[in-house]
Amino acid sequence: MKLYSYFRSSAAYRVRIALNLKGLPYEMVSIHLTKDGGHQRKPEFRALNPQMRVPALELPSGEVLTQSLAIIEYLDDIEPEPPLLPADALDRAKVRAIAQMVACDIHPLNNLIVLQYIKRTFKHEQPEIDAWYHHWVIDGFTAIEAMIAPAPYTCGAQVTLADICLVPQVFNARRLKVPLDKFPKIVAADAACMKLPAFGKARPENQQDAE
Ligand SMILES: N[C@@H](CCC(=O)N[C@@H](CS)C(=O)NCC(=O)O)C(=O)O
Repeated sequence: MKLYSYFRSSAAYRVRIALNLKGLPYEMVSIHLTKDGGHQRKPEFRALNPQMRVPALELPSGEVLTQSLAIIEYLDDIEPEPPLLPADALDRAKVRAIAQMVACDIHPLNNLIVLQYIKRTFKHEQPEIDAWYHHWVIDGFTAIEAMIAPAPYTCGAQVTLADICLVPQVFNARRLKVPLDKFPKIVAADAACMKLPAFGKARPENQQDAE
């Protein structure tokens, strides 16, 4: 499998964690999201993913999957161990809720393409963009903090899709200097995950394209 990734992309980071947890070997192809206007916009990558975003996962058959959550659930289907969703339907819904709070509510508002758009089109200054970023992380993390009871992972004793989404978002929050002191449960779940090699290996600074 070939993973089209960028070291700082938190959506690609999710898929790297899932591939590592499953022990599935993959080749990493770096798509630089800012150099020369963004290599994701080159015709050869656009042909693979018309949405021009990472991650994209190319299967040995040549089929290309996009969207981190769809890719991760595909990996869970083809390699069931360790499961990334609980067996119980109610527990699964709870895990998906946390994962989607990150992937569908926080991340899309703070994505590179959105930050670039508000900066370039609406001419907002960097402090305003940073305030926007902080606002949406704090908004989402406040709700997640109220909903979880790490034991030690976000949704219990097993690593789940919720951890896979939360850890990259915590990494980004720290990089953008969002204060995390009001989120001790999120910080604890992140610390528990970070003890696992699958998470450490997926970290942005451990990627071949890290800068
Ligand atoms: N919902 C998508 C989000 C993918 C996404 O937006 N990726 C960002 C990097 S984290 C990207 O490729 N951005 C391209 C750009 O900013 O032009 C997923 O979960 O895969």
